[in-house]
Amino acid sequence: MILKDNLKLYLVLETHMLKKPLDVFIPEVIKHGVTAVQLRDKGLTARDQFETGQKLTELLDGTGVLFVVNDRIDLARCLGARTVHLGVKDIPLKTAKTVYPDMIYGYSCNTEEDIETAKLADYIGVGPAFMTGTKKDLRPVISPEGIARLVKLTAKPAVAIGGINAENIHTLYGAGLSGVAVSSCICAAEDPARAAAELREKAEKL
Ligand code: TZP
Ligand code: MG
Repeated sequence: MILKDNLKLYLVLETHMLKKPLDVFIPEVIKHGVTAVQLRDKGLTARDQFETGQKLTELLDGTGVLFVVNDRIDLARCLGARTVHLGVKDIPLKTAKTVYPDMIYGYSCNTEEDIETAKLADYIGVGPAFMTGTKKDLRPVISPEGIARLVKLTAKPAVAIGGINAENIHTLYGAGLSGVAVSSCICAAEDPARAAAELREKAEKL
């Protein structure tokens, strides 16, 4: 699959929110439209992240779903993952690309300066679109208008992130996005398959 298609419904995995075991949750949400899974779970130790990553690698094997590791190139390398997502507080994108030019890079953008840095990235995450409790050190909310403005400054495939759900995703239509990245909307859902299906259907109109 080309990268842009894999960004359509990008799940940022927070295992502590799940209402069912990972090995039940992941096949369900993939079946219902998730196209990428990012290992985030900042609260876990590196060892626990690694073990979750191993399970995820197995669950995603052969599905065509993109596996992304957040923040940690070391973890991505140890898991054999090709894609890593970096931001302003992580190892500089330029350094990472110099040392590991073979990897695929996502970069988080909140400002025009970030968009400039993201010239080295393969795709960008733009947000937060809305207020969210999922991320602690949240950067200023930039709203769907701010997202559209930043996305238009670059030709990189882009996903919006932050507080996105089936009720507000329509406000992002026409912003030039390849997809949306969500965490709580699917991870914390009583029926994650239904949540994924609903979002995926609406994400087709982006
Ligand atoms: N980066 C910006 S907002 C956010 C991240 C990781 C959290 C997204 O989670 P949710 O629950 O979809 O708002
Ligand atoms: Mg980061």
